[in-house]
Amino acid sequence: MNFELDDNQKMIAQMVRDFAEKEIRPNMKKWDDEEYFPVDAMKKMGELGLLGIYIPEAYGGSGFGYHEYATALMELGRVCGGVGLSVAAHNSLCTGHIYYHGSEEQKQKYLPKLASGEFIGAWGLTEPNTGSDAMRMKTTAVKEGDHWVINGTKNWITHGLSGDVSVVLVRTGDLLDSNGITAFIIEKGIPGFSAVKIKEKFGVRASETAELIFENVRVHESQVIGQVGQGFKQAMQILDGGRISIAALSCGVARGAYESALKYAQEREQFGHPIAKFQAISFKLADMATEVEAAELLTYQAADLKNKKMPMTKQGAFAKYFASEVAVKCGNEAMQIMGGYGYTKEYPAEKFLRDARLMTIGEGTSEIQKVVISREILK
Ligand code: COS
Repeated sequence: MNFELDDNQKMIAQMVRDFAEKEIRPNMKKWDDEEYFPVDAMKKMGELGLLGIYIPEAYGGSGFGYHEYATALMELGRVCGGVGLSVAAHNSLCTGHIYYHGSEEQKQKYLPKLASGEFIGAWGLTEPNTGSDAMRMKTTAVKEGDHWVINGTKNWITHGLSGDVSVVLVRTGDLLDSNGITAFIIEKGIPGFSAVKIKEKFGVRASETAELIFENVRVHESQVIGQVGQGFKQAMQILDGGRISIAALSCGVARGAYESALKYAQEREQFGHPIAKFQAISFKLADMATEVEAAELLTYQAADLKNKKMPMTKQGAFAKYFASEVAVKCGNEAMQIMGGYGYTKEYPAEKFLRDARLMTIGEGTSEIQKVVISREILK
């Protein structure tokens, strides 16, 4: 076991840190206030190779593994959870689904554009009435000749509006049939397909979220990913990997909150001393530092299994559950340490806390992670 970052991880960490400090930090408050999704920043990250991190070079990706991917998301989360979420969703969900389950033709057609940032990717599983209970989705596709006709609505979809290409999970069989859901690739602009931006989110406000509407959308059968009926199982596998990305992002948010609280506590004086000298504050910092490290180790453990193509459902859920709860705790404690200042938008704690709250909800709530973990340990 090696607990040091390797050379690739060090290089990625430095590159992403430089990019985040130069391009994201100066703008993040404005993007957050205005709920602005920075497509330009996404395109620049595409040029840096951050939108196809684990996609092989043969498909235009960077050809790295999940360690490098996790490292990049930790660095982004340390500055802005919203931008980090967009990079995570683009890589793990849309691009990952086509990479792991698409045909050679689909990979050739879409992966180079997704990896370079020419295309922004979206992924649609959730619906207005089916979140955790994804299996009961109501959006349907009915076969007509060599096309499928899709009707229904998807909700909480990252890049639903700006996405050039979306992977959507749709019912093609009976309700509750685990072999009755199919994944389709939908291109922007196809007739009958529209999207509406969801506004007034609590956090990750620089990441675009939308509702997708399908009204008699005719999709050619060549847009089916893998076999008809295998979409639910594909989606579960994609979420297993996706949970590494939310865990990594959570580690970044947690570390950002911890570092800002540490700095504040060393500068802010009360009773004649920096408040870091008081045990009430230094013990909070000790807890935060310990839990951030633990979350990072769990995340790298899940990433390691994924790199080795070994089962990682349980470890992905461990990492996502633990790291996202740590992020919320660190955001909350950072606010407590900063007191009244932390409660304002002039200081970073409130944004870390708001961004962290999504991490315990998106890509499977903490409660769903506990369902996954308990099923695995009781098998
Ligand atoms: N990898 C591969 N296959 C999996 C799998 C995984 N990780 N998890 C489940 N499956 C398979 C099962 O083996 C089962 O196959 P069979 O029917 O052939 O036996 C099938 O999928 C159905 O599984 P299960 O019966 O466990 O489905 P449930 O409806 O009980 O749902 C949970 C299981 C709750 C774990 C699932 O619905 C889930 O993850 N929900 C949360 C969804 C989510 O994270 N949404 C957020 C999206 S935001 S991007």
